[in-house]
Order: sequence, then structure tokens, then C-alpha cells
Amino acid sequence: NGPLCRPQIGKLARMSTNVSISQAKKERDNFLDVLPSITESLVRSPKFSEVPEVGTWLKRVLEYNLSGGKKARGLTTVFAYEMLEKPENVTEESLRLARIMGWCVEMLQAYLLVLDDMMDGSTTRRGLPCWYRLPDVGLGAINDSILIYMSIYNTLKTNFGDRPYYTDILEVFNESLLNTSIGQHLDYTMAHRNTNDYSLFTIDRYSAIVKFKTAYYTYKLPVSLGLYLAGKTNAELHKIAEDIFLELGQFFQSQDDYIDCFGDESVTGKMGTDIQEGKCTWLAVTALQLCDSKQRAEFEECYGSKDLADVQRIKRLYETLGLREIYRAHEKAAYERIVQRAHSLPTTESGDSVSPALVLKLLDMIYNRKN
Ligand code: DMA
Ligand code: MG
Ligand code: MG
Ligand code: MG
Repeated sequence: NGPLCRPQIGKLARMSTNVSISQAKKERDNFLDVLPSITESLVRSPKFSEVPEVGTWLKRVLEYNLSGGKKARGLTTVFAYEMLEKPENVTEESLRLARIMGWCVEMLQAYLLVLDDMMDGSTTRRGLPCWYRLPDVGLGAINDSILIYMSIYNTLKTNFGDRPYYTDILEVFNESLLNTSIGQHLDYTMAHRNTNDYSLFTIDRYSAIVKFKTAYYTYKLPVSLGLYLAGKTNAELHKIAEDIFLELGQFFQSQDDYIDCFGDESVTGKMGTDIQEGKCTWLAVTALQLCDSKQRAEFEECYGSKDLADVQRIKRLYETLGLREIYRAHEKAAYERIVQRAHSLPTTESGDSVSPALVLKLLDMIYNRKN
């Protein structure tokens, strides 16, 4: 067992583990407690009194697609607010609003996942069938995603409509969705090119895809929302946050790619499809960098095939190339780089900055994650 197999990191996480596990559970429970009132308010909208069956349907759509999962993005919103706000302004009421904002990010995530699972040919999500796979849903899932999407804006209007930062938060949601759809377009088209030419599977291309499809809505959005909730509107400050959190988001997606292939389905709750779909993933790009010509030919022959034997051959190739260990080393290096950056964040002209503790907390939340 060399140093690659046993990285001496994650110390930050371990040092405070016992306190933070119960704290994390408490915050998660507090977060979950807010959802029923949000759903109730959406379903009770006068709009549905004419067509109550649609209100009942929306309730089912929201309950199914907002349950399970890590709630990473929703909790990130709450933590960002808590750690960026002046301590004297953090009250039960301000936290309740931050949690509602967190649920709006979770609704954006649910909206994206309903569509993502259709585009990726996925079968399971959070331990259940993907929404579109339910017999009474099917392609109606496309319209259901619109119902989820509109629930974000209804919830924002109800709870934040009279706040001075209302337009800012609408814009940051819109910008995040545009960025995600740019990334999802790149992700989808890279995988559906009907060619065995993998010269486009480069690390630069990969970085662009994951920055757009994941990093913006997973980190930049929640942190920007936390800043707005704390009354911080300075564009320079939002840019400082964006720079560091986009890196964290790219790291997050490389983990997701690893888990898709090497994760335990009973823990991840989703069956991987990246190899079958021919996705431009961290594993595929790294494998192509390491392959000799014979291995490259095998990759070209098997990648993007739904045939189980082909999928197994790609997995064996990944093993032969030592991708598990290389990934561990990548995860360690990415972790250390982000820790270092967190300690040397720039400040705005007025001397404001993002707290390093927030970066470290969010990093520790995902380091070594298995789901
Ligand atoms: C995640 O990509 C990106 C979005 C916008 C949902 P993915 O398809 O790898 O996610 P998952 O592995 O959860 O399906
Ligand atoms: Mg997917
Ligand atoms: Mg996808
Ligand atoms: Mg994935």
C-alpha cells in the first residue's frame, strides 16, 4: 500500500467528526422540516381550485422528486447564508428563509434531474425508478419538469417578492439554468456523435462541460444566494466566490463520474450509464491519456455500447490502467489545492471576502463521498 492508496487527508473532517455528525443531522432535519409548508402553499394556489386534480398531481410530482438524496445544494445554500451573514443577524426567521431558498435550489435540481435522467437513459435515482419510468408518467415527465420549474418562481415570489434583492436572485437562477443547459448540451452532443473518434475527449473539453453543467448550479448558485440573503450584492465579491466555487463544482463532478462506474449502487441510489452512453467523463478522458494503441482500439470498440460485455471490458480497462488509484491521487490533489486557495482568497476593494471556513466546510462535506 503506497501513499496513493492511503491519502493522509480529510484531517479537517476527521478532527471535528463527532460534533459535526450530530450537527449535520440536526441541520438536515431542520431543512427537511420546512418542505411540507412549501409544498402545501404551492398546491393551495388559487390556480388549482378550478382543476384540483392538477394540484394533487403537482403534490405527487414534488414529493417524489424532492425526496431522498444528499440535499447538498439546499444545505449549501443554508450554510453559505449562515457563514456569510453577520452573526447578530442570524435568527430563526432568517434561517427559515435561507432554508426556503435552499429548497428552491433543490427544486431546480429536481427539475434538471427529471430531464437529465431521460437524456441519459437512466433507470434509477435516489433508490427509486426515475420519474419518467413510472408507468403513469412517461413523456409527461417533460411537462412535470415545467411544473417543478414554475414552483421555484412561485416560491421565490411568495417569500422574497418584497425583498430588495428579489431581482438579483431571479437573475442568478436564470443565469445558472442557462449555464447548466449549455453544459448539458455539450455533455449530450459529445456523447451522441456516432463516431469512434475520441480526439475531442480532452481534459480541457471535460473541464468546460462540467463547469457549465454542474459547477454553476451546484455551488455558484447556492453561495450567491447566501450572499444575497446576507445583503451582500457587491459584484466583485460574487466573482471571488464564483472563482473558488467553480473549482469545487468541477471537483464534485469528477467524483460523480468516478461513482458512476465504481460506486456501490445501494449507496448511490442510481445505476451508472456513463459508459453505455459514451459520456465524456473524468474516467474516459484520463483513460485515453494513458492508453497504448491496443488499449485505445479496445476503448474505441467498446465505449458507448449498451452491451454488458463491452461495458465490462471498459471497466476492466479502467482497472488495468489503475484508474482507481489515479482517481484517489486526483481527489487528494484537488482537495489540497482547494484548501490552499481557501487560505489565500482575494478581497474586494472594500476589504470584504468569502470566509475560508465556508470553503473548507463545503469541501469536507463532499470529500471522499460515496453518494
Ligand atoms: C449531472 O450530470 C448534471 C446535471 C445538470 C443533472 P450527470 O448526468 O452525471 O448526473 P447524474 O450522475 O446524477 O445522472
Ligand atoms: Mg445523468
Ligand atoms: Mg447527465
Ligand atoms: Mg453522473
